[in-house]
Amino acid sequence: MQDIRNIAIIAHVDHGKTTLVDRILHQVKLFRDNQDMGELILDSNDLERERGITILAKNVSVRYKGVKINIIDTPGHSDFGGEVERVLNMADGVILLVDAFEGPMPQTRFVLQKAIALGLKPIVVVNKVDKPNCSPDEVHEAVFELMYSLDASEDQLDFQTLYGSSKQGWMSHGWQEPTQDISALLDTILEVIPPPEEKTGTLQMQISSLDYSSYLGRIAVGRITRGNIKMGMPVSVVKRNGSVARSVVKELYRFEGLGKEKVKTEISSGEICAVLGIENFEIGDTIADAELPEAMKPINVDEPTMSMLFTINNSPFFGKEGIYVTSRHIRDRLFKETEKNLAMRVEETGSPEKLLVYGRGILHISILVETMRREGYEFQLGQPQVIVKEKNGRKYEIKFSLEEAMEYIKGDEYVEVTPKSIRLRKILLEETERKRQKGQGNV
Ligand SMILES: Nc1nc2c(ncn2[C@@H]2O[C@H](COP(=O)(O)OP(=O)(O)OP(=O)(O)O)[C@@H](O)[C@H]2O)c(=O)[nH]1
Ligand SMILES: [Mg+2]
Repeated sequence: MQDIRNIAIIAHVDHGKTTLVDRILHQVKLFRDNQDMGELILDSNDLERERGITILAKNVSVRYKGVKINIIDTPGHSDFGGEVERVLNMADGVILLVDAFEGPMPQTRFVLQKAIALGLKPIVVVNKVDKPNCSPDEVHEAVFELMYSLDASEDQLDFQTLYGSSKQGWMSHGWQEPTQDISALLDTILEVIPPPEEKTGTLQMQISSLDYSSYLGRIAVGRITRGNIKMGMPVSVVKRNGSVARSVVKELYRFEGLGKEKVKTEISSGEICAVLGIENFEIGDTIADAELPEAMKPINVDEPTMSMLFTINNSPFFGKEGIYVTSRHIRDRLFKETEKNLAMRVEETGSPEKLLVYGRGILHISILVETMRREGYEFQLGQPQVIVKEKNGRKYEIKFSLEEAMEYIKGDEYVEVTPKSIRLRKILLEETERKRQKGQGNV
């Protein structure tokens, strides 16, 4: 088996994940020296470029000192937390990036918690040490405390920390000792992230992500957890509800650089690959042995927190902006979205012209609205509604589950608790986080 490392890069929004991936791609000389790729290479779709944020998690693969490193860049905005959750199961380790000025933020906690729970080995990168008035040492301390409070194992707590600036293109073991490049980080990855465990037996590969090609159709992406996979091999697809369908692997791809490479030989456990030819699959399904299919645990995704009504445009301006205007068009498009957008749900209402779309937040839904508008759909929108759930006679908004909310409340005097709702005030929470970094808080 070839030497592999699978890592995901996680952080709060804008802490510099995609910029770090740029640096890695340049360091391993994926491009010619005179080739100008611009910045944020992985933020490749139009909306990502315009907004400067990552929306979809993406895989790239580089070779460093004879080892293949599969890297998964994840989005940091909390609305796309569902993306992070499902791709983490392809990784054996994570790079937790923290801004040297801001320190750990709410989403740092959220994504780190998921990584810790999955038993992934972390490497901490205190990024943006070029910022004036930053406090890298305190940030390092705060990350340790955060990890401790999340019940990290001893091995996880024994993490290595690198300091540096993705923007300036260097990483080092000390923030006052700038280096020329990011080899310190790449060496640390080879050293501390365990190679994937080789498991022999019947095939198991959970579909964690989906790729789409206009002429090849839907492509299933995931990590082979056990056994081998090969082109032409008959397989079973086990769905969330336990039903099994037969299928055949038509084509097989491996990630290589920014693209994919067709593979005719066998790919064995530990590698991340893309499979073509599987019909009617959903994210979370298991591709398994044809004769003895064994499903993997389904992927859990957080519940939607917000809903919005999509209706056909029945105003006098009907048909002026879009080409797809009927309820059938809108309905088909919305249901298609739920196939790849795992945290999104669409519900029928009494009327065929109205559909309720549930998402993880305003940004999550608005990205869909904007994408559809650009594709030529025309529709009307209702007011966004926060979903209120009731548990033990108490009503609460589910940006966080009640259990998660309680976690925050422990020792946090800034959370407003009323008999009817537990409202987490983001601003206050961020203030406490900041105070805590300065050693004044008690979270
Ligand atoms: N000063 C400074 N700015 C940085 C550094 N790294 C990234 N940035 C800037 O921070 C901003 C956000 O960087 P991104 O790489 O898009 O951050 P991200 O974590 O991928 O953001 P999301 O994917 O949206 O969560 C950009 O404007 C970068 O230029 C750094 O080391 N120093
Ligand atoms: Mg990004």
